[in-house]
Amino acid sequence: MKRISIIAALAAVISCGAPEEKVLKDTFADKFYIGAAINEAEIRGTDVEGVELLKKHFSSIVAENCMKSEEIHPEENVYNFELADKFVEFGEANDMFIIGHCLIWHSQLAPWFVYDEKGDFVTPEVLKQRMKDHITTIVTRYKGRVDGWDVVNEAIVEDGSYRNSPFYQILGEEFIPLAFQYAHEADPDAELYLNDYGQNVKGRRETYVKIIKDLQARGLRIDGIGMQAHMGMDYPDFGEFEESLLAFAGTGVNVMITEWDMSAIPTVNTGANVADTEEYKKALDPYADGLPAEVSAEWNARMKASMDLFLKHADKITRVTAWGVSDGDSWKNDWPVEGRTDYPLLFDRNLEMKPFLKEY
Ligand code: 9MR
Repeated sequence: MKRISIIAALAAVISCGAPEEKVLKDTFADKFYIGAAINEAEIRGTDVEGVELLKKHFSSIVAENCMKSEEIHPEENVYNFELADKFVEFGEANDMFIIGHCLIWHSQLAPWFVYDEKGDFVTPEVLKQRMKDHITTIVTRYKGRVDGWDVVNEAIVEDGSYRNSPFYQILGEEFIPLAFQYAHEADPDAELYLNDYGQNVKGRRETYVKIIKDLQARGLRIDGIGMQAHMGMDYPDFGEFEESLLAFAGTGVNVMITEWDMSAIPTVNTGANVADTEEYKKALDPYADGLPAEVSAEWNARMKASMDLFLKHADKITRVTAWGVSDGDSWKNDWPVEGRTDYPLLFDRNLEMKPFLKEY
């Protein structure tokens, strides 16, 4: 019996070759792009294995940090395009859909951007000119090469009001349409997006629907909205997430899952009285020695449920982008506290594909 099964197995290998290895971008090719945020080591090619995974599995890339204002435009008259140029070249060389992230964002904002020489906020006129110069210079440089831009990032807070960012304080709500106008003028063919986290909550949902409709009513280009999708084991509520997805799609723009990851570490309630205890430290970094099988199973089930939701609405979703390639790369290892071991991405630290993906 045993000999027969070995012979049968050998015959199968000879006739069909080795079992097909799953390639993510092929598996989902008729649904949406499969993207990843890429970091400096991948852009420079020093992370050789990371680059291999990117080339094999991903059809789209987004700049994790190198196009943020602090990096690309650190002083008013200084642009630093070195890494961003390489990022775009990498995407072109590998025939990927290239996303620029991000033009206007309150965080990682170049320190000079909104202040005058006395340290006061600049006037609305000066800020408009600075936004225009910043957006025009960057978008023009990559005209026809970067396929889509996160034009405005994280502008709205949970209750649906505008984030009290310097852009909002100086220009009010107008900073959003202005940013879209400048970006479109610089590259009329580039897709333009809004992008934010916590898009499942009602407040953000309603305000973003209003903003999209307002941009459309003014005749400004808006192609899509990014639902970042930084998830955890107990958030977001997928029902709410789906409601937002449908509300956004209802305006006629594309929906994109732009920064997908799922922390495996349970949320810890911070309290000053426990902050120094060993127990607390353990609670913050519970899986430093490995992810227990039952947590891994739960994580995979929840990731499968979210991918199933994306697939259910594949007619509305053009791209599903993970915020990094493998677990070791993730920002989640350093947030909300530094130096933990989290397991949020599509490939593990040994660069193995996570089990839930093998089910497709
Ligand atoms: O992953 C990015 C991390 O390396 C940076 O230190 C951080 C700085 O703010 O930004 C991270 O990316 C963020 C993205 O640009 C916007 N949405 C939230 C992401 C995670 O913080």
